[in-house]
Amino acid sequence: MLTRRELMKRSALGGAALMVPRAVLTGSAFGATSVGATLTPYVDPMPLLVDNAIDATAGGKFGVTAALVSRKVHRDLPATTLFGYLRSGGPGTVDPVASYLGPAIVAKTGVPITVNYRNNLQPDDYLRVFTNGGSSYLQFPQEPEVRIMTHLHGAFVAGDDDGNPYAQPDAFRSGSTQSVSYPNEQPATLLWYHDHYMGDTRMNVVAGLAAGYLLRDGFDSGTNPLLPGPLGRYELPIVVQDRQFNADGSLLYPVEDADSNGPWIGEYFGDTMLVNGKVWPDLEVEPAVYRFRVLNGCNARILNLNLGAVPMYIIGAEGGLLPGSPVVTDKLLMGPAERFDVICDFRAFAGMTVHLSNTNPPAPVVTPAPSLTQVMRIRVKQTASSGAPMSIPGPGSLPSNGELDGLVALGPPQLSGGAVAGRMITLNEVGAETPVWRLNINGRPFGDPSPVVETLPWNGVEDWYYVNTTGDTHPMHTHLFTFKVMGRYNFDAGGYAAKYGGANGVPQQEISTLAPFLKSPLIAPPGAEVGFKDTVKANPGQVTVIRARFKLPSTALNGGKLIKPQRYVHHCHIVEHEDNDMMERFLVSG
Ligand SMILES: [Cu+2]
Repeated sequence: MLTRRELMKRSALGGAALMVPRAVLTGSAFGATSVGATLTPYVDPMPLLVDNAIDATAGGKFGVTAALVSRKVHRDLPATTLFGYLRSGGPGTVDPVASYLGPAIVAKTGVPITVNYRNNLQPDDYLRVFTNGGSSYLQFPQEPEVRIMTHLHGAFVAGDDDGNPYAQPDAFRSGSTQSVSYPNEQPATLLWYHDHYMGDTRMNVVAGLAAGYLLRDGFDSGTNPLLPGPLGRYELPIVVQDRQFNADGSLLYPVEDADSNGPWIGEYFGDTMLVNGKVWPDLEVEPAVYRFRVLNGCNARILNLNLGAVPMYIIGAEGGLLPGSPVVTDKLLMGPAERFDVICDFRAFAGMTVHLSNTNPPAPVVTPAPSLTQVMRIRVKQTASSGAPMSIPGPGSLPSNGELDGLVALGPPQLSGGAVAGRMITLNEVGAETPVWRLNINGRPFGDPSPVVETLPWNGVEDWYYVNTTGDTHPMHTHLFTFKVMGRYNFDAGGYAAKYGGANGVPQQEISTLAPFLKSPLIAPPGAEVGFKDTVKANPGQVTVIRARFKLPSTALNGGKLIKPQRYVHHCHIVEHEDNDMMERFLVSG
């Protein structure tokens, strides 16, 4: 049985002149025709992403249609043809909005909703998006169609509602509809929905299939005076994505030479940065206090954002608000899919211009991304409107979190076995820089004929040890559950791989095998990681330990009993990596 990756490799067509060698992709240069360097920054206003939001706070049924769209991403570029999520039932197929990002769904904890995602993308639509300046270079003769599957990232949902390639490997063909129930049985936070069709995720996501899902609850109600609002005025979604474009406005996604990995590339990095769908936009704020809901929506880039001298206070991450107190920071270090809920204090900057900028991530994070510094310009007005938010949430003003406290109370991770069971997750890269390059988890590719299925006990608690044997940081994402980052050990990855590795990297081992290779005690996570998360940076030369309880939502149960074992995946969120088998199945059963 061929994996999806191998099918793709066999089906790759295209002229050699249009191929871009890996050296170019991972060096400082980009695809030959990318026009990032020629575009003037800060000429387009940042879209606020509220004009097409779907208010689902009262519950009900909602429709979202995936279809071809045309959007201006920069003043001086012709419109770009992209995939978009559109509100179903609107006039035509194009919502009259500034951004290609789909409609943000605003929902409420405890109020279930149903969403029907319809696939209106047509067989040739890949070739309309990935044209490389007029010459089609991507072809899909094995499957001449655009299949999609929408995953609500960070959602606590039943396996069949999750949108994952274990529960629904065939995904959804053109003309079909994926109908899902979201029970919203989790704390308020920013989730996001995006494509998750195994093997094509990187194409579908870079083409535009992504949008926000904002969950409110009794505390984070949208009107709590402790937290700046309202949405779209003082509470702003900030979705950051790097991309490349051709001079005709078309999206540029380079591919590798067929003799190496073609068409696969290791990671996609852009030479332009988009915020909410515009290249290097401009934002006007008041000298007041803002709440930025920041999402790293890049395919592969690890962001390290700063606001210059503007004070920032992290109040939340993927799993909701941080417990107790805001965390003062001057940087937002975020792997793909990570989110930060940040209070930004512009009160002392009246009349000034500041910038949201990006710098290379510091060690122990390792990434091959070329530098990309500019993100957005922010102009601060002279005066604030009456009633503008003027206070920072103080120490102890955020709710405590009993579940988090309960996990911590179980004590530190015990490599030799203790109160909490341990499970090793090894991250492997095989044949780097060669035609057989591939990735896997626990030494087995996702497409393996007898795939690894991790069986997790319903309501059980485990420590997962991500053992990174590769040279790069991988943002590891778990479906279904959020987790507490327990810490990281420095360790001798080379020595461990030499002892336990094989042709496919290091297979899963007993946790106790790690002890002789550790080079540090457990290093506590930084303040930004004190809350529940769904994505964690697993750095090279480290073992990253997370702890979770495997609860299930009511939609997976009937009369308090499991309807059936629930199917999910966990994976690296560098989408080129997840498409290349850095993903594993897991089952939650009672
Ligand atoms: Cu990865």
